[in-house]
Amino acid sequence: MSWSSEEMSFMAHAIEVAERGRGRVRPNPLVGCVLVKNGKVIAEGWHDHLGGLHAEQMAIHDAEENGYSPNGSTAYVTLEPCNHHGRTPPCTESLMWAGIKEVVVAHRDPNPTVRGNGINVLENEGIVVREGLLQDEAAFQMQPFLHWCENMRPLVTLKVAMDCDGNVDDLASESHRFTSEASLDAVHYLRKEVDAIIIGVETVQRDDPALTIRRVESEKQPLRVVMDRTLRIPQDSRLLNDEHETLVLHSQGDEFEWSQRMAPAEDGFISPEAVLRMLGDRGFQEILLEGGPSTAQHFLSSGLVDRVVLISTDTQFKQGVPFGISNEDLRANDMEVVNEFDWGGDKVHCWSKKGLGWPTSSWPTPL
Ligand code: AOF
Ligand code: ZN
Repeated sequence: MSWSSEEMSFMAHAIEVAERGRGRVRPNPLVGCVLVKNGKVIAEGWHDHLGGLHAEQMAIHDAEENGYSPNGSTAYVTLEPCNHHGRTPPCTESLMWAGIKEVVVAHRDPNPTVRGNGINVLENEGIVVREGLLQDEAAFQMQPFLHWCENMRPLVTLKVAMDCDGNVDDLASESHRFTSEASLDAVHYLRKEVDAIIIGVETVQRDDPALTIRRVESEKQPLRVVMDRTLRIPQDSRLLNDEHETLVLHSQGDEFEWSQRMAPAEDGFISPEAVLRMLGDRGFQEILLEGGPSTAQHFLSSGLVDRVVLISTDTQFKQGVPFGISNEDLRANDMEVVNEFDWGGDKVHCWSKKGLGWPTSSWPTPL
């Protein structure tokens, strides 16, 4: 199918407005829609937050609010319209009632409950449907959703900060921050992008981190997940005593209200696959791994790390604990450097599984 530059600009507009829901729609995808009549955009809509209107329905309302009838217009929508009664009524019905004559779709919806049906239903009602316009761009925007539909597990980003010799901790001193202010901000932006943060219990014992989003504004906090096979987590740790949720995964000992039992793998560690499957079942699509070297190694050797944000500082530790994962190890895991940043003097290398790409040119910080 060939598309005119005008059509491409309408779909690009729909992708642009879809961004407005970023951070608020999980486990749903970002979706945008514009209505076009006589070559002019008369309305825009996007899925703004979970439980809110779907993009098509918001666009139809917007047309009416702008004093236009949606009747006879063409809808450019980034995702195939749904045909199911979920948190909202089916978009197929809204489009039919509004008298939309044509629907242009960027990407099909792989969600098993809506798969293929939306387009068929519209066509059966005599609405012209064309699909595939800016499909790759739309797929990139809803990557965590598509990845989750396909694999039923979240995308995993590993974050590591190192001294100039590749060490992640200094046993000669108390745990302290050694990255730049800009790097600290970036990590808080990264936390904002994810649904959960995973760490190993050693990190809790050593650092007693809060793992909350504090340096940048956020409406929600990620779930904190501690891999703690033998339930060693100190009862007075921050993670267990603030108002936010923490999930402690262990495989023996008493069951606590906030904890969850997981079976350990043969090597005695809780299996990363099982953790990601469990989080995937709960609709989690993006995970940040902030754990120490052994947690990182575990996920990496299971092939379950999709992206790595490697922060290198000028600091030199006296008694360094090596990260233990080399660039060669990352390459052997089919990863490549896709972006480089300078965050307040820290050198940052962004690695990604081949073909996955990087969410935006400045991700995790805003464009
Ligand atoms: C659309 N337009 O704007 C979105 C769609 O349970 P619900 O109502 O929140 O629906 C969730 C599913 O609907 C979601 O997983 C995806 O398959 C589709 N999302 N569909 O027609 C939209 N956000
Ligand atoms: Zn819908």
